[in-house]
Amino acid sequence: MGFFDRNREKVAESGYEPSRLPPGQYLTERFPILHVGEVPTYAPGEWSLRVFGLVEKEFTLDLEQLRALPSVTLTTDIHCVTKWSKFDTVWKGVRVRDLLATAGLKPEAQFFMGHAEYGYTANLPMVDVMRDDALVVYEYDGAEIDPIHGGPVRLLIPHLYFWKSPKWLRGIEARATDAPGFWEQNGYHMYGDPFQEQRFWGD
Ligand SMILES: Nc1nc2c(c(=O)[nH]1)N[C@H]1C(S)=C(S)[C@@H](COP(=O)(O)O)O[C@H]1N2
Ligand SMILES: [Mo]
Repeated sequence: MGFFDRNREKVAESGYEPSRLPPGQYLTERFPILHVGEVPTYAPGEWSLRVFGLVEKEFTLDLEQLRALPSVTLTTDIHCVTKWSKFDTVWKGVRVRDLLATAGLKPEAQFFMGHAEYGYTANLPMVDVMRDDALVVYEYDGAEIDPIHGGPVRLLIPHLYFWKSPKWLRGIEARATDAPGFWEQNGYHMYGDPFQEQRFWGD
């Protein structure tokens, strides 16, 4: 029996619902670090998030303003396309839906783009960021998000592969049309459902 089968067996033995682990994934207790380029650092007050695109009124907010908004604490599984999954991660943040509603989302905005530091982007259908569990997060496991994991603020879209959750989020954009983000331009799937194993174009 290979590593993946043994891991899947252990997941079942641990009492987890086996279907929580998507096909082709293994469960890890660690929190792997994965990104291209450098980890940005911000002076206090330097970070900001721009809400823009097909909205009535674009706005920019800083960390203090984000933390002052109604928040959600969510426990969720995450799945990376490089095949690790982690269960029961705990995040705190603000619903993407609420930020877009504050800006006045226009009805023709059917797509979404998350913009991160250094030009990293991830595209999503608008319906996928309207979900209860689509968050702009600033806490992991009860503390500020470590810079290597995207702090001060990252996007969290837990139902899709984790590349759809940009670290060091700097902008959220409402759009009329879809366009591939960073990894999507490099062959990753436009949608990226881990339970359908939508890893690459053509999957
Ligand atoms: N800005 C930025 N966000 C990113 C990435 C990146 O390279 N740059 N990598 C993505 C990928 S592929 C994964 S698996 C997760 C990894 O998050 P972690 O390092 O906190 O585990 O971040 C995603 N968000
Ligand atoms: Mo990933």
